[in-house]
Amino acid sequence: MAGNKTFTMIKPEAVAAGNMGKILDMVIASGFRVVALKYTRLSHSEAGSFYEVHKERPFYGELVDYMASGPIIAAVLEKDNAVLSFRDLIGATDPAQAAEGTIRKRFAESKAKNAVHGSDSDENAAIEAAFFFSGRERF
Ligand code: IDP
Ligand code: MG
Repeated sequence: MAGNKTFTMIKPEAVAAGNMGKILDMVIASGFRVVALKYTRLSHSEAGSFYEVHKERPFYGELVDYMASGPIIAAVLEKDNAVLSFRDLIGATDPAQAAEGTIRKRFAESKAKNAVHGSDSDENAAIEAAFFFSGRERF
């Protein structure tokens, strides 16, 4: 059975553009409950660890630089079938391919600067949530 938690970040360019409130509003309006929430910034080495799974991909260096370039919002979200439901809400990685009504269609600047992260599996959602949040920061 699919799990009911996912992990997200509102990425630096979307925070810098002042879109965090609008994005969180879409998330909550789509039926996700906020379990944990934090305004923080990844160091370069933390961003490198977080995206370790992508280290062989050609865009890894660019991705790490970008994710460490400014503050982000990190959150754990709860809903039935959370991982897939949230991937539907955010849309395709490349905003040019993202469906109407999705967060990336509305807010992403490019395939790299695509406004939000969403976990790709229940297992990674748990790992990513643990990267940012202790038990006492979850409600
Ligand atoms: P996802 O965020 O939709 O799961 P992934 O393939 O897991 O997409 O890639 C992780 C992140 O790396 C993307 O959200 C985006 O910021 C960046 N990225 C993915 N593909 C490219 C690319 O071709 N060029 C530059 N950055 C990319
Ligand atoms: Mg991914």
